[in-house]
Amino acid sequence: MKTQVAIIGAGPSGLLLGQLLHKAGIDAIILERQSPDYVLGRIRAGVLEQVATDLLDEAGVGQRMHAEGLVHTGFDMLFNGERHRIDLERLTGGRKVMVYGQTEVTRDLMEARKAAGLPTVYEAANVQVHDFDTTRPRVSYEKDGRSHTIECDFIAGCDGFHGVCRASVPRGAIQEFEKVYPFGWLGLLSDTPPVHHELIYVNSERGFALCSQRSHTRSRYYLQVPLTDKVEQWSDEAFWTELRLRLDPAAADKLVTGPSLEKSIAPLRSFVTEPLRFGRLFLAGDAGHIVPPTGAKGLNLAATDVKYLSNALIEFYQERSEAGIDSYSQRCLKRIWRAERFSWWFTSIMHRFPDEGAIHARLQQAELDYLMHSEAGLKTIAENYVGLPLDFGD
Ligand code: RFL
Ligand code: PHB
Repeated sequence: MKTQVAIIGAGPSGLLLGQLLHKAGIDAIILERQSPDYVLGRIRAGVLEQVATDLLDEAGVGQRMHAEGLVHTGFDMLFNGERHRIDLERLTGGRKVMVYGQTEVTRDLMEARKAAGLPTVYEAANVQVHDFDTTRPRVSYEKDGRSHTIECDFIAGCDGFHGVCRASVPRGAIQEFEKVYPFGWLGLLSDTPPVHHELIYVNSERGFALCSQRSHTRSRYYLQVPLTDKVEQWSDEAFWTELRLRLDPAAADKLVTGPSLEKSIAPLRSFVTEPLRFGRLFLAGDAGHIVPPTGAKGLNLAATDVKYLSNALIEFYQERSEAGIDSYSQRCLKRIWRAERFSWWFTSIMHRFPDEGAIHARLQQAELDYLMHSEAGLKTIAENYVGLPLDFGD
């Protein structure tokens, strides 16, 4: 088999890249380790920046998002028992975010790919990338017990944090920066109306909590939990009780509970790989970087990596120019580090750190109190939350 771009991974990064390349007349094959149902069963992100929604429009898959997604012009921060609204629209000169689940983004991209008759190999086992330091890279995999090879011009590593692409780069050619946080997020999805019409980020004595949503009838809630906790330890009942204890009385009273549709624990991590290009292999999305979810940046960064990568590949095929390919890593990393900083900082001021002692909580509260009473402070939060434009500072 031959193609121009072999894409590893059919998460949002790989699928969006496939769609943008298809629009430009560039062939790609996507190889995915899991089945479509498994990919759609992973409950993850919920908040899209305008840059990401613009990209989904550009890829021709924004229709359902605009019909069913919820436009949010602000969110609440709760600390010291009081809620404060961050008015994103006022503080950023009119910018907003879109609440639309990653599952739905993935479903829309999958359907567009299927409708266009584009090739995706699901349940591809033992995917391996070869010769990406030459101009004739190859990808091998097994499907139904048979071995296959794809010859290509480029390999796009969109295979997430645990993927094969980053792991295939010689250790001496790559630098990794990592911070693992001493807690995780326990998430619960339920068909219950959200406790509030906007998101609430909670700094409480009992730990962080987040009230998010997927629609007017479906809620997504998170609790900070110790890394040692197992999801089986948390009954739905225990989850709701703990969430109520972390909320302010008005929200706690309004909380509607119900059976969970999904419950899982995610560890929190900051992680960046430098560089993101190795000859003819590129890393995009979670394959190259991870942010803790507090800033809602992971999927948005994945989308912008993919935009830079598709532009670079289009430039290569249409203009025979390698300029975009050469600058891919640097352009992405500039944006990535900005989002890493915000996600780390927002995580740091909103969570309880088990080893930091009582002074840390007081300092957090003082910082939050300062931010809420400073126009500059509020603007800092808002402009980072809505996200940077695609071409900031160029
Ligand atoms: P994915 O989604 O992990 O997809 C990678 C795909 O590659 C496949 N794969 C392989 N395929 C073939 N061969 C192999 N050897 C392979 N190894 C792996 C995998 O099966 C998978 O299908 O990465 P991608 O596409 O880069 O997308 C990144 C996003 O998923 C991620 O950044 C976000 O979910 C992060 N995130 C959030 N981001 C936001 O922008 N806003 C949010 O509100 C937000 N909330 C979250 C989040 C992540 C969370 N968790 C669980 C970590 C909330 C949570 C709780
Ligand atoms: C979500 O709805 O899953 C979500 C929302 C905001 C975040 C993280 C996750 O910061």
